[in-house]
Amino acid sequence: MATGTFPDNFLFGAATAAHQIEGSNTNSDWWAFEHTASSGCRDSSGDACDSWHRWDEDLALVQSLGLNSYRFSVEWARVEPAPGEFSPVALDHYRRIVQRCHDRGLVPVVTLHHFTLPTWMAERGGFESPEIAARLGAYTERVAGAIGDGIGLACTINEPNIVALMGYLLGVFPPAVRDRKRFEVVSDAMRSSHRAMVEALRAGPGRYPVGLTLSMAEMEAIEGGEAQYAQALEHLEDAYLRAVGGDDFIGVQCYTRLRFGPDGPVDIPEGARRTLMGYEFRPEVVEHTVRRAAAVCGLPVVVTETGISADDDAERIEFIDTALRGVAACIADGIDVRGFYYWTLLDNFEWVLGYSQPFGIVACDRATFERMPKPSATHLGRIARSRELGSPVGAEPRQ
Ligand code: IFM
Repeated sequence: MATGTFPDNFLFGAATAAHQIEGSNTNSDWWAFEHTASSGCRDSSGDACDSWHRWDEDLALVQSLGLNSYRFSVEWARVEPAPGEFSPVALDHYRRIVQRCHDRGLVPVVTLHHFTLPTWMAERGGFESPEIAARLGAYTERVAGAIGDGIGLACTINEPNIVALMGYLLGVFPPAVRDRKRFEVVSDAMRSSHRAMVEALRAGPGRYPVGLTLSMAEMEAIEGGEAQYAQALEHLEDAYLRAVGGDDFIGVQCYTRLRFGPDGPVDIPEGARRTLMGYEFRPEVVEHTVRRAAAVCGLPVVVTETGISADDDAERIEFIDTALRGVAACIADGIDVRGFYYWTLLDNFEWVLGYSQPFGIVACDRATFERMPKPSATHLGRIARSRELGSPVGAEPRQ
């Protein structure tokens, strides 16, 4: 494979998550959190991008751009609104999305859990409940039974390390806890839940690759930060990378570089380019994390998320271009990388930060829900169609 080209079966897609785009996910812990004054949430997710109704418009967009895959998540709170009570309407909704993906020539990549819990599960202790793995397993079994024959690729839990970190150590996601012991309990529960979900998916109809999607970063120690760095690497990445043996792929999700000093993460270097999230602009993180994930767990890799929040779409184009060059370099070196999903299709609900973070390759009008593709959408689509990177974008130094 010549450097800068992608295999014919390489997946090019855009990724989304139910709570961030569907709207009115009122039976979930996040909806409750957004409506709690002390949570610090900037907005209510409200109607989000109304993708619960406009999902086929979204699929048409993905298809028209020239991408060959779409990643979305199934919402547990809708599928199982009360313990053991499953909604045929919700399952049928997701079945229609899967079928329509096939009609439109898109490989459907389905995530079973993306950050949210049904309210009833949160009330029973969420990821601290001894029931969690069995409950997620039972929910997954139902979803697999309903749509498994059409799934292209399945992701069990999205960024379990972030759910544990933000919810139980940093206290900024529900249930807003800051407790090292509880963080460790939840981290273990993430891994056992993943295993239960893999089993449930494999026992159902259809044969498709199954994996976990992990948030990774380019981590570095600065002087005196070696212990903090080693601890972060172990708890946030390696403990998961060791637990995915026997899976079919590892999903790598990455956004930036993190540097550690003696007291933990340090601010990004003065003068370094920042994204709107305040992250260091670092598209090279994709190559770094793909190489690391492949080396540590030995599984095929899918870049299930990477992207940038930016008002200036030229920055997004540059990010995508550099990120894909990194992926192409990995492939040229013989690493089995199977796909690249830009986060995200639509400007959407960015959790605590609400609607303040435009990550999308498509803008979404907050009043009319009109979808307006940005030049970065065309750029990604051109690469997906041709399977070739042209000349580098954004090579000129910026002021
Ligand atoms: O929006 C999130 C997504 O839900 C999980 N991965 C990171 C994205 C950007 O912060």
